[in-house]
Amino acid sequence: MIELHSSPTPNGQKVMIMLEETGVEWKHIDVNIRIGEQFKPEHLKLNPNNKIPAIVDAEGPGGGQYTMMESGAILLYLAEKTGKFLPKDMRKRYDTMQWLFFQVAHVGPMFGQANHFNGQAKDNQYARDRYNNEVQRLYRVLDNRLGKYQWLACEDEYTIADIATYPWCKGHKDRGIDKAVFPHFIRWFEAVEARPAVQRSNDMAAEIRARMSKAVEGQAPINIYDTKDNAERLALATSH
Ligand SMILES: N[C@@H](CCC(=O)N[C@@H](CS)C(=O)NCC(=O)O)C(=O)O
Repeated sequence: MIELHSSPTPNGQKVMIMLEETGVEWKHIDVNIRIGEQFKPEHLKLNPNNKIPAIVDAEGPGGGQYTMMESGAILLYLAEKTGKFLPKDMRKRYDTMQWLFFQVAHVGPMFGQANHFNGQAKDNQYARDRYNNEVQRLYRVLDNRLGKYQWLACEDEYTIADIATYPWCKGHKDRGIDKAVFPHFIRWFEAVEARPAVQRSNDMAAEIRARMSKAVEGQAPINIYDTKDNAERLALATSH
């Protein structure tokens, strides 16, 4: 049994999709980042960086329990554990690594910053332009790649690079990314979205989101972007 301690954000969802795709036995443990549960001491034991996701595998390497943070590393671990979605052929394997790391190093952080400044700092035009331009450039990189290959890393294999990148790209309509200008990206996005495991994970994400919204009712939601709270968070994060 694998526990996924998470919220249904893009980094959480990529692990959900992988768990569904591989068919391992797993369950979701809600860590509601809207009310700061990522700062609880029990979560810090699983993810020393106070973020979601984290997994706990009851049957880890060597037989004992194994705990992990970092969604990209978690996908690699699950791929190795199950023998799925990470090609055996060395060239394809490293193509997959390249595009997985491209997601972790570029798509995630840049899309995340764009979302942040668009939502939280509407008057900061410099920052919004910087990250929105970078997001457009990254969609162009994806479209170019997908014009040459059916899947992101490999021509003939759906891999953890596709699984990692899809949830981050979901807001494409709001970002003006359409079929006329990014046809290869749209073809790929629709192919990933049509997979039964991806659909199941999207349904689960909606359920978890509804459950978490209910849990927030009556509680003061914390704003993780509120810099005034930072001293308290720093103290929590370093107290164990
Ligand atoms: N590099 C990390 C990023 C994790 C991350 O930033 N998680 C976000 C949600 S997608 C989070 O926990 N945010 C809450 C916070 O920053 O307090 C990974 O890929 O696992």
